[in-house]
Amino acid sequence: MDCLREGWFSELSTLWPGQCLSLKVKEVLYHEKSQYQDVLVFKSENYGNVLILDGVIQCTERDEFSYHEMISHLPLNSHPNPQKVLVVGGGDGGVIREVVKHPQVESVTQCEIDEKVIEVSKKYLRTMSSGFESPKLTQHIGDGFAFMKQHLNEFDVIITDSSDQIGPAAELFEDSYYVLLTKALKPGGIICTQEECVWLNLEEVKTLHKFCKTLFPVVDYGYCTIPSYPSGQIGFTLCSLNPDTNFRKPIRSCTNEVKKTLNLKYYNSDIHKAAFVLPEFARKFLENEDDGENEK
Ligand code: SPM
Repeated sequence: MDCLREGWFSELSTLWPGQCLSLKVKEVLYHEKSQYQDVLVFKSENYGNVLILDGVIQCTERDEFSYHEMISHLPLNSHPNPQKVLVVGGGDGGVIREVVKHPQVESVTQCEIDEKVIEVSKKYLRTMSSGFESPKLTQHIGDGFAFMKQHLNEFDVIITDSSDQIGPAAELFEDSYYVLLTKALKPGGIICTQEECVWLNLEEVKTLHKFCKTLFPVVDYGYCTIPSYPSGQIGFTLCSLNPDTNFRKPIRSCTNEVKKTLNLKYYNSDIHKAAFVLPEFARKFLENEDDGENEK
């Protein structure tokens, strides 16, 4: 329980060296090792219930809507008809909750490797796991890689809502995973994956994008702000097999009525467009306008 000390949880990881967020703990609700990882849920002082996997914050009840709305509605509102969706990971249910809201989505398949995460989320993260009740959803417990190999050419949108690249999600960051994504998509399909942060991992973003551009005609990077992730920000890699996709212009506009019906708290059409406007240092680096000082 190294990460829990004197009533505080501290998110210590080599992925963000020299910094960490600490949250005040009111009560530990659950702490066990699953077959795949260390699973901790605690009630925090200011962030509601918090899910931690292998010492890393996955979601807090206070700010999860930012990440879950953006990783879902950015790709869904960039596809002309997102009827069939696959979610890889997403055991807490936050992405499923958002995807099933979308009127054009007819079916959602979730492939989550760790059943324990689903189980604890149903018990302790009720606002996130509410989407598990949807008749649109089919759940599959298992490895995303193996699942997709059996489901080629099937999905309009694939969202990868994984933990970070250390632990059970490591293979979801490999080049071969992205190759498989192209095969599991229908023609014109779109993918969205959680993808690092401009303050911490710009080189990794650039390397991945360079590779994705060999597979997809359109590749882009958006982000949202979220206080409980390292540096208060997390990015999304979006790729499309349709050369006409423009991720920066949502296909459907989000009227006040839509916002109300879908109960959106972070996503709107303006923030969709703004998500792709990067700070100058990041834009220059990713668009290769950098003078070389940041290159290795
Ligand atoms: N449904 C929530 C699952 C969480 N998926 C993303 C978790 C990322 C946590 N670390 C962020 C590090 C960013 N460089």
